[in-house]
Amino acid sequence: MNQWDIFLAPYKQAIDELKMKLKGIRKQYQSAGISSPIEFVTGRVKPIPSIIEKAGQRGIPFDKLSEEMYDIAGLRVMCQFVDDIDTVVALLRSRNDFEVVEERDYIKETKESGYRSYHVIIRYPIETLDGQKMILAEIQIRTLAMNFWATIEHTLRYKYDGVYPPQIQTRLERAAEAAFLLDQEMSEIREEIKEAQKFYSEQRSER
Ligand code: 0O2
Repeated sequence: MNQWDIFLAPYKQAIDELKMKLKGIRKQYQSAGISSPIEFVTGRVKPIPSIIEKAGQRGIPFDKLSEEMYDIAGLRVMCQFVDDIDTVVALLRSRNDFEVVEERDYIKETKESGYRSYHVIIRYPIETLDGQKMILAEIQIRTLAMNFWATIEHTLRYKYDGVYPPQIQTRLERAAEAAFLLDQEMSEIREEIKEAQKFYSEQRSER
């Protein structure tokens, strides 16, 4: 194993465990016949070139990475409705298997790019052969509309290295506005949608 493999092993383990735990929350809601605030969960260990690039930009030495780079282990929780995000954040705060160390609300304080999401940074214990190791992980909680916009913008960011041609910039701003309006519209008809989903899942389970 090289130095990176050794360094990243606990992060990989954390992603596997946390993905399972967050998916477990969804299953518990489903078993109770209550609509879940969690639609789906993804997770990744930050690719080594991205770690090196970010560390270089922020002047973080290798031996400080585990303390100063929060998103080496990154999870995303996607929700249907904006209100679900508060429910998920409350669930995370109430857990005993990790500690919330920081929260960043980019929904109330939308980033200049138009990015919206709620970030929760946790300190999570990993059991290893050498004992317990604490690692930091970032959980991004967002609606499907926020995720759609962020995914597209992230791809374009790489293509244009963060400097967009004016036409793309305008379109991204309009798309961010459209995603915001979509979230608002969906919230307005939330109860209708939930009832329809409950009816649909009951019909399916009767078949
Ligand atoms: P990746 O793995 O490519 O997604 P700061 O920049 O100081 O405010 P920091 O430490 O970068 O803070 O953390 P922040 O902004 O809370 O979270 C960083 C991560 O949030 C990013 O990871 C993205 O995943 C997401 N993010 C933040 N801003 C934007 C944005 O404008 N557009 C999109 N699409 N995503 C954003 P990285 O580092 O980009 O890595």
